[in-house]
Amino acid sequence: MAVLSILKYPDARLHQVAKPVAHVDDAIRRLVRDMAETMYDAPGIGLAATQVDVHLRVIVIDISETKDELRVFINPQIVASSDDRKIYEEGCLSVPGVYDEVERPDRIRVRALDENGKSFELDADGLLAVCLQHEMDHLAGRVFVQHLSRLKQSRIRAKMLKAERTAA
Ligand code: GNR
Ligand code: NI
Repeated sequence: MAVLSILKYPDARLHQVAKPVAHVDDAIRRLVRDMAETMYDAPGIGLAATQVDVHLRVIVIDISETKDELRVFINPQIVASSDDRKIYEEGCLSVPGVYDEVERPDRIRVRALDENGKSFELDADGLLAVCLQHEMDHLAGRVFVQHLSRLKQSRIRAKMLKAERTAA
């Protein structure tokens, strides 16, 4: 197991589009374990492979209080989403210290493969629906700040670059 390093916005690699996993094999299961360790270490409630510079459609999520309910989504697809939308204050491990409101469908149905390559479907609402959509955005090369105004994006970009400089 290993804690992987997380790409920080603005990094062009966060905008790469992830490719589907062809076979769920031991290498993918190792990636899933390392991503879970990285998510728990951060700590965060979700992580997309894109954030650790692996451009494959793999997501881990654990929204439980007790941090013992790992959910794995390989090649996830949204098969239905509600017309109802909801605003939630989001944050991202790739944009540390920035939280802002994003509006998304309130409920979604997702189809994915589990770590054994078996297909499943899941109805998600609340925080799980928010997190799944946030992670699927990462796989599409989108960071949550791209849902905000251009002005906010440029302020966030400047703040992140400044933080990077002072950290170096
Ligand atoms: O840890 C995380 N918290 C969070 C809070 C509100 C909405 C989305 C998230 S996901 C985030 C971890 C992360 O950056 N995943 O990509
Ligand atoms: Ni994120």
